[in-house]
Amino acid sequence: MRAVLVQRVEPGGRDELGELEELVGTMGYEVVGRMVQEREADPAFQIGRGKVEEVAGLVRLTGAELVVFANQLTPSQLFNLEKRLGVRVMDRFQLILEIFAKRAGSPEAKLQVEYARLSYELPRLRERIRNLLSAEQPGFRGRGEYELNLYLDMVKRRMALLRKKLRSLAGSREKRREQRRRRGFGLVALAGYTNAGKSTLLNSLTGSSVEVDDRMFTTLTARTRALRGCERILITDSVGFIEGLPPWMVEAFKAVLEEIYSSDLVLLVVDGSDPMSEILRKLKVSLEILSQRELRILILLNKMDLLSPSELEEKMEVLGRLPLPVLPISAKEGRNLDLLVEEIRKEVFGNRKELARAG
Ligand SMILES: Nc1nc2c(ncn2[C@@H]2O[C@H](COP(=O)(O)OP(=O)(O)OP(=O)(O)O)[C@@H](O)[C@H]2O)c(=O)[nH]1
Ligand SMILES: [Mg+2]
Repeated sequence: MRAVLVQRVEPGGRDELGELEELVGTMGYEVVGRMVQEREADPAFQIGRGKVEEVAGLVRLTGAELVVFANQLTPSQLFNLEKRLGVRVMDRFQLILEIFAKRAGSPEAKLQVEYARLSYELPRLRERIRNLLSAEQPGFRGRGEYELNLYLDMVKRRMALLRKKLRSLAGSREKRREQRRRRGFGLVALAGYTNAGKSTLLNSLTGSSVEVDDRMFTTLTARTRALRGCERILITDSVGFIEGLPPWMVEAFKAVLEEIYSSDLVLLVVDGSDPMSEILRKLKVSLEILSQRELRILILLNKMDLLSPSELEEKMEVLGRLPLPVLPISAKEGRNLDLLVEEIRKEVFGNRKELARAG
């Protein structure tokens, strides 16, 4: 499927088409055109009307079948744009939802994705009903409104059921964590931006073989394995972070995030091969998500095998200014992993002793 990417940036804002392109590539779509416009949002089209015509021209020229917006679109913007452009239009959230839906393998991930999808749909459905009520089509109105309301009820009932199921799964996760803790296990969680190399590190540290891929959101569910050579430490890998996730999406993945929030130590994996500005942006997003709780965090500058010694030194120097410890590693080539394991033991069991003394 050929796609054209569009973004409206606030005056003086930054364009995010690079990341959007990665997301589009993750779906297996091909990017055939890009358009960025700096202006205030247009209520009817998001971008300016003249720009819409330009995008339409680009769609015709490239034979694109899809237009993806980096901005969140209202239902009426989506409707107006599809009418004008004559092809399917979606925004970044819909794209992320599609990726999640495609990647969801486990029953829990499927429930999470369905819940996220309905959370996206609910306010849109409400808006359609509002629009219908204010529309001047009395004949059509009654029936359309009745059907939409029926559908709305169904969505709400389904969401309540999903919430119940997800809560029960979260409950069993919590019970399992408690059991592990009682049996004296230390719990370490991998966290970080999507595609940073978390699953690769899980494999290297535990000798397992979970799926690793150079696309975003390969991992959606949490997986726990014992640290090789130290069976009393368990490491959990879970869903990656991305900038600008709406709260309802975070809500859907709460149980998985809880594995991170309730760990003794978080290994925050960063893709060291990114430019420094990207590293800092992704770190900021990750630290914001982690700041919900009081956590011990060790930053891992991963993929050091892709850096020259001087690049590595430069990046370590910038990261060294953060108030958190940083260790450069290569999950893939196993560099510095012995140091990392030592650090993990110290943090986890050092922590334990302190707790024992405090108690
Ligand atoms: N060169 C190099 N590549 C790495 C390293 N670690 C991971 N990668 C590559 O980076 C890509 C992403 O790795 P994953 O382990 O799937 O990343 P992740 O953080 O689990 O990603 P998601 O589950 O998609 O959020 C893969 O192509 C890995 O082979 C490393 O140390 N060096
Ligand atoms: Mg992964």
